[in-house]
Formats: sequence, C-alpha cells, structure tokens
Amino acid sequence: MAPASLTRNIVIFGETGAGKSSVINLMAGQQIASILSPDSYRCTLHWTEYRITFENGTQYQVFDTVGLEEPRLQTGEYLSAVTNAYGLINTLKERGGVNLLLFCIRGGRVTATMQCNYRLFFEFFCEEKVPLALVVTNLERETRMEDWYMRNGHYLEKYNIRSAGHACITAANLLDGRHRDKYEMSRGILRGVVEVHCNASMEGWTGGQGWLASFIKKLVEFVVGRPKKRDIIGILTKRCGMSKEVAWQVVRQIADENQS
Ligand SMILES: Nc1nc2c(ncn2[C@@H]2O[C@H](COP(=O)(O)OP(=O)(O)OP(=O)(O)O)[C@@H](O)[C@H]2O)c(=O)[nH]1
Ligand SMILES: [Mg+2]
Repeated sequence: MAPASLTRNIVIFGETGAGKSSVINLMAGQQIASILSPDSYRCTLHWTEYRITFENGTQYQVFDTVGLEEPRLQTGEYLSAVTNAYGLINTLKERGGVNLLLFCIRGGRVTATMQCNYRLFFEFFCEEKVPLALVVTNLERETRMEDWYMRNGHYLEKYNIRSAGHACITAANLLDGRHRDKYEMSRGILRGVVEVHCNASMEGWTGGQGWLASFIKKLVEFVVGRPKKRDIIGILTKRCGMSKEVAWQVVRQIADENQS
C-alpha cells in the first residue's frame, strides 16, 4: 500500500473565468491562488503549482493550468502548447504522475470550448487513463446546487463529456448570507469528491511509450492550418531541449502513426 505521506497530484483545467483559482482556494481553505488577472501570461497548458494539505494530513499538489479559450489554435499557440505539455508531463513524472483531473466549468450552457478542453486534457494529455471529476461552479443561486447536474448532466453526455464524479458548488468567497453557507458547504462537497477519486493505491499516470508524438499528432486536430515538420523540430530542439536526433525520432513517430 502507498505510504500515508504520499502527495497526490491533481491537474485542474477549464476555460478562463471558470473558477479554477477560486476552487483551489476553496479546497485549501485559504487564499493561495490569485483570482482572475486578465493581463497575466496566458499560454495553453502553462501551469502554476499549489500545495494543499487536508486536516487529515493528506497532501495534494495542484497544477492549475491554462486551457483553450476557443476551439481553434493558431500555429504559434500550438507550438507553445506542445512545449508546455512536454514540460508539464515531465514535471508530473518527477512527482509520481497525475492522480486526478478536475474539470472546472461554470454552471451554464455546455459549449464546444468545454468539449475541446475535455478532449485536450482527458483524451490527449492523459490518454483517458486518469479519473476525471467535474467541478461545476457559480451555483449559489440554485436552491439545491446538485439540481444543476440533474438538469444538465445529459447535455454533458451529449458532448461526450464523461466524469467519474462531480461537485456542484459555489467557489465565490465574498458572498454573504445563505450564499456564504453554500460556500462552506461547497468545501465539504469538493473535498469529498477529491478524496473519493484521488485514489492513493493507484499509481499516478506519467504518459506511456511514444506519448509526445501521439500528443503532438492529436493536438493538430485543433490547429488552423498544418504545422510544418521543421517548426516542430525547431521547438523540440530549442524549447524542449532535445537533441536533433531525438527530435527527428519524434517527428518520424508522428509520420509512422499517420500511416498505421
Ligand atoms: N458568483 C460566483 N463567482 C465565482 C465563482 N467562482 C469563481 N467566481 C468568480 O469568477 C471570477 C473568475 O474566477 P477565477 O477563480 O479567477 O477563474 P479561473 O478559472 O482561475 O480564471 P483564469 O485564471 O483566468 O483561467 C472571479 O471574479 C471569481 O470571484 C462562483 O462559484 N460563483
Ligand atoms: Mg486562475
């Protein structure tokens, strides 16, 4: 069995303004992540890390990521996303792998961008190997926050967004009256979902054989135009620190996958 002191790694993702930083603060019980700074550096799959310890001593390392803002990426954004993905998977590998994905969405309409973020993180980055829990925010106006899921769960399924569990919550800290009670209640709901799905006995996922080539190829689906081989070699050598030989191997793997 895994030692009790083991840190679980959580990747949280979702569109800007979905409430990721607020969810981290709610989970932590203190303000550790800054809320919405529109001027901050935003590049798909760029990440910031936070450490959270629950009262029972369980430690979590939460990776707060930048998601897609729209379903399409320009070539430059695509190349930066590849660089960030490579950095993130290597960092996660050093820490023992991903144990849980938290997909943060605002309780409203289900959109195509939500679906793209789900595909990017769950299908492409984690190859469907990591449990995913949905965190639905902005639900303080619901009489019972869980009702949102009753009404909307089937829309998510229509977009092929599937989750192992969900937390219907409010993550807004500055509310008063009964909304304040819902905020406190939300902490319990969120922590419960994290504890249930962040299985300590299951090894963290670190990306399998040929992960990078496979990720690069899948991500092309979101790109406007067709990225050039020499641009991919360029970022793998200049920004990911690979030798030319290894970068060529990756590009050849992508081509092999295309043929098979
Ligand atoms: N009413 C309400 N507001 C919320 C809730 N969650 C977050 N907010 C507000 O929504 C805004 C965005 O929240 P953030 O937590 O910064 O969202 P984010 O996903 O981290 O955004 P980025 O860092 O830009 O990607 C802030 O003004 C929050 O106070 C919620 O459950 N209810
Ligand atoms: Mg944030």
